Amino acid sequence: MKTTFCTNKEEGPSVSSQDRTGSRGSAKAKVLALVGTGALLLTGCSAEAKRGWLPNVERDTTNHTGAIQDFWVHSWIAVVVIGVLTWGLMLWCIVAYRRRKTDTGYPRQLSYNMPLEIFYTAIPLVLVLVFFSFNNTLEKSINKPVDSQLVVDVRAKQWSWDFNYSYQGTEKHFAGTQAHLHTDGSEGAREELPTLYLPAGKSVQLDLNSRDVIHSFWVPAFLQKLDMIPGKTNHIYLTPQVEGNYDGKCAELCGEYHSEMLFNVKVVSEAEFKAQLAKMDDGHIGEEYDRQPDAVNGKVVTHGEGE
Ligand SMILES: [Cu+2]
Repeated sequence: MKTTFCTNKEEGPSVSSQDRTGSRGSAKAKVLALVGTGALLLTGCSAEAKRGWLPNVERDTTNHTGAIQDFWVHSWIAVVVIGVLTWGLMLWCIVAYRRRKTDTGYPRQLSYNMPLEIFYTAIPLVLVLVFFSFNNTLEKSINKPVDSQLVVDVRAKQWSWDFNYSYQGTEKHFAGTQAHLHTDGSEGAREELPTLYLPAGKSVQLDLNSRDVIHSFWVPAFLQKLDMIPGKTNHIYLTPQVEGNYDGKCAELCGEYHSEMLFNVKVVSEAEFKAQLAKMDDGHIGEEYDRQPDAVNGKVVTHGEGE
């Protein structure tokens, strides 16, 4: 007689999966134990663990880091709980419905439970939508333009940074030079890097521009990173809230010395910020030093031709 996987009932006593739920109670206990262990691990008490090993040293390093950290940590708790639950159920199925020595033939090959199918299609969909909605709300609040007294036009260039400050009617600038990593692996002096000064507690608008290729402005402790694209200005609006020194770097592979495209961020008191500003050169060094200033401004001209 012809047998198929689906209709195989002739070869010995086929065992229905529904008959194999003998250890339901102990499996439940196992799942609960797994969830409990996960929850215990998550309540790890180090400050690092509490901020989900993010690089912001303080929860409120900027006015955005607290919300970003909360979103990160809560998302991880949610996915770990879901993960443990899913792995637990999988493990339970593997153990509870394993093939026994006495089993012969194939188990039932086509079997479904419509409510269950709908459940595990709908739940992941809802999860993704919930994550998306939280993410979208947070992103919108972070990117909302803020009218700031301080505007810094940050110009990335292969392989350093220029900072043009506009603050209370004064225009100042700092032109950075490339860092040089020590070939013997020893640590360099932070003071030699270009430094972006920001006053603590004051909102700042960062206008991100590039003079040549695509770079990316990244201060890990601020938990924000944004591409710097020739001919397009991107913006970051934030208020640094904790005085201190922070590392900044280019986060977009931009050529041979990308790894030396480093800078400092010094968040200082307003008085100190004003003192630093006073030491800087007047005016801005803007588009005139861009590699193709005309092309970047959308006015591509052929050199050698008249106006
Ligand atoms: Cu770069």
